[in-house]
Amino acid sequence: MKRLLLCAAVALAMHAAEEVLYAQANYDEAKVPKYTLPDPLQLANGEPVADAETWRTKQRPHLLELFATEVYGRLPTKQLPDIHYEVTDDTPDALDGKARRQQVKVYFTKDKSGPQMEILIYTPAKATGPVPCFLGLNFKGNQAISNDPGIHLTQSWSRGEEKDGVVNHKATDATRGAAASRWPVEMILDRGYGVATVYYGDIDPDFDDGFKNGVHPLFAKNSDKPAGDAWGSIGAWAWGLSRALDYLETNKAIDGKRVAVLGHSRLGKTSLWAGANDERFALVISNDSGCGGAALSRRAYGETVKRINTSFPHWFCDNFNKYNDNEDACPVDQHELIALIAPRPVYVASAADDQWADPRGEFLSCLHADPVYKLLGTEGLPATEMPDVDQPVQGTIGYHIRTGKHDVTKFDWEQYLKFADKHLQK
Ligand code: GTR
Repeated sequence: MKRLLLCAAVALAMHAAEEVLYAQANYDEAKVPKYTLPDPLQLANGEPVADAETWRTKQRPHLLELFATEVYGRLPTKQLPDIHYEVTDDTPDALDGKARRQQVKVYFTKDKSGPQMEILIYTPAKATGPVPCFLGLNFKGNQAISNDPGIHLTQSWSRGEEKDGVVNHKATDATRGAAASRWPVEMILDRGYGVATVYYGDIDPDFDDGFKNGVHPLFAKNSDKPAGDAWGSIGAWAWGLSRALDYLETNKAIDGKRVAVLGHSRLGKTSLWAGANDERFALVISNDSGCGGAALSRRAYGETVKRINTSFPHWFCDNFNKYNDNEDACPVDQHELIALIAPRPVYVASAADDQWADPRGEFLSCLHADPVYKLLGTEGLPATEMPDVDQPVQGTIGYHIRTGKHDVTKFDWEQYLKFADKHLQK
């Protein structure tokens, strides 16, 4: 009983502390510090990036390297020799006959006892050939994205729900469909797309454990005292997305050349980092990704670099701590992350009541990535001013700020589908 009360008190205190953090952040545009952004079209030697070739062969690799060493940590280059797949479900008539549902286990090691992830895939039942597909990680387990009872319940560590002060880290049936509003599967299928998802906790549980769990230990070098540029959890999740894409490329129901990667919040930071690294992703979507995602760090508006490194020390690499209260010293800012996706289409979405994620900073990242998109011969961002609420702009860079809070809504998906129609439909 005593323990229960203590847990409840700790949970309440944590909630209160979070509220204080949100309240203490700067939300006043007049108090945004003066800053100069690094120019993505200026080479390290000060010369301009004069053409697409110089961008591709020199500047892009240089910026990618800076993000790897200073922000997210390096992704492993070693291949896993024993990675293998097992189709655990293939149902032709799921969701009242609307969908083909496939579930596929990805084992990272030979003996199956090591970390593993499960991909859930829906494709239109009536599809006559490979379809373009949205791929995204989810927060609560695949079973949370739909009320479909055929989805396997995740067995991995779960963030869990708190009840009477105790957090259960094993997912229960109560989580089935809990995130369904964020995954309008039938609407996506009706438009001719597939949707694939993986539970992020299958790849790396979301807590600071000193690189001991998830996929990190598979790459021995990182399991000891991590180097300053060792990959954090965002790196691991992004790596997992690429492994999911490896599989999707082999699946005949999916067109592996037309896979859009998307994510919300910390998983939006992840989709951007995955899209920057892995040029096979044909389109990249960031939903309310905020600090360390689409928002410019130098604005220090809402969540800051120091705040995020303090609350979530496991998300980025240790070197990122150098920029706590010191954003100007960072050799890159987040508009260059967007630029790394060029010339592929990228969509950034904000929400008006999500000031913690700095909507204006997210828009400015798009605006300052635009010169790179233009240099590469694309339409770029068809706006020079931040659009009004609920007035999306869609070029090769898309952006909107919608009414409402930090979430993924039907409105967001309507824009993503329209954007995908523009870029992925033949
Ligand atoms: C918040 C965090 C944000 C965002 C969000 C989420 O607590 O400060 O950066 O990532 O969590 O992922 O839900």
